[in-house]
Amino acid sequence: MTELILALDVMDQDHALQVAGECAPHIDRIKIGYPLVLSAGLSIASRLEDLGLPLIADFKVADIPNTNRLIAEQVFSSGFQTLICQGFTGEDAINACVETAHSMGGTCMVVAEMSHPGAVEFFGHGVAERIARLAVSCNADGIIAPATRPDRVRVLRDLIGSRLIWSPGVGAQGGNADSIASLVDAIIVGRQIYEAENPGTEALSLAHVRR
Ligand code: OMP
Repeated sequence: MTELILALDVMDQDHALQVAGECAPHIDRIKIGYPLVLSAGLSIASRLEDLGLPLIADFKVADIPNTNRLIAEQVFSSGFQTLICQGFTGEDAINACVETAHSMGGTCMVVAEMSHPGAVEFFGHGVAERIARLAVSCNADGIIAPATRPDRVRVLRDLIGSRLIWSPGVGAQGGNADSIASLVDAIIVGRQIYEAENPGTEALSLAHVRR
């Protein structure tokens, strides 16, 4: 089964709770990043708790190991189940996130290649492949890879085997849910859902990828 992850990048707590509530029956996880946390605080995690869905902290953590560990501790103490970190920071920095996640009962996903057009400037030339291998050797739970480039996801899948791939870029960024769903463990969808007139109905329209 391919999961559907809602990227809840709205700027207001009440709006976030409303969208999440409408979508909850049709999604598998909720991803929260800087837009919502900077406006609503980390406590948004406890406010979403009643929905019973796993929460992902998308802070794309990219600091030195000690700072990464401190950030990860805050994230898992606040009720999140998964942390997303960058992989280009290297083995020790990834390890700090993965080890903290696992020691606190959570999981850690490593960004291997990003979905936007500019990502090819730095994630090309074998860099994404190196990060994917590093994610495996650091025992990360999986990688983030672009729905906008299914060919690249296939390459990265060969390197990481059965570890998870979560894939953003469907909808607003041009990626197609049907082209990517069979290659990955989850698609991450934001604007297509939360900007829709009826977010719940829009999430339900992606139900076929979850079968
Ligand atoms: P939409 O483009 O609105 O569907 O949102 C995509 C979500 O996935 C946003 O929260 C992005 O921050 C996130 N994302 C990407 O779009 N591209 C990436 O390469 C990585 C992420 C991510 O780590 O989630």
